[in-house]
Amino acid sequence: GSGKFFVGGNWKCNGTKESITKLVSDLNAATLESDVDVVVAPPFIYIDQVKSSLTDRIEVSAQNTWIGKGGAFTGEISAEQLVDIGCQWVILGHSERRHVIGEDDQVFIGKKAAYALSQNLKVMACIGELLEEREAGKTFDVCFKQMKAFADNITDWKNVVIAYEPVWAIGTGKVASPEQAQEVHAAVRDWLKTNVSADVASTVRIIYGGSVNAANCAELAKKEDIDGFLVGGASLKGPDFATICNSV
Ligand code: G2H
Repeated sequence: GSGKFFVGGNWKCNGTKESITKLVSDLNAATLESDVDVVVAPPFIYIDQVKSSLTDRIEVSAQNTWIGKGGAFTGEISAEQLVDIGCQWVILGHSERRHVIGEDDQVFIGKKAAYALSQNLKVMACIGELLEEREAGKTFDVCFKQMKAFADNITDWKNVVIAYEPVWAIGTGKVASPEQAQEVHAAVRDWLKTNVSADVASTVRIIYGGSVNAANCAELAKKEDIDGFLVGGASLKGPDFATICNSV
């Protein structure tokens, strides 16, 4: 693997003030290994609550951001605003934004990455194929095309973590096998070597997401090119999330 193990918790559109108070207190009470970076991504409206109650040991991420500077963009949240409230990260290109909301590589995702990085937000850059794309043998093509949209917009990769999340494994309980995940992670690292640089290929962290839980994380974590996880459902339970963080 590359760099320090990294585990992100993507809370998606879940939680209430009350449930988040409980989750934060469970996370504050958890014992986390020192050699893992831990980040949680609450819905925008709870970021402030989480920032003011969560231990600094765990960093905080948004799940999306506007493509540029704030202004007359009704309903959007800018990178400047996220930085202003102490948010350190943003998840970009998540499959739910690509496939449910319709964000695309060219218009949105690449530009968002460039702007977020320019404002000193760190980025979890998500890629991943649909089931029909995998079945058609297009997994690498799809992932490389999504990687290119990021690479065309990123000059410095030190604040970027890549998350490989096969869409067929997201929220379905059908986790990718360690071999399936490893195969794509290695291919993405190889793509980076050819298309960006050998240095970026060997240092950037590539994390896996899609139905990761406390029971399947240890096997996945053993694979050479799996540098951590992006966790959805299981990140809503503090003790399970801590177990996944400690699978380093
Ligand atoms: C993939 C993942 C978190 P889950 O979306 O980003 O969700 O772990 O619920 O499959």
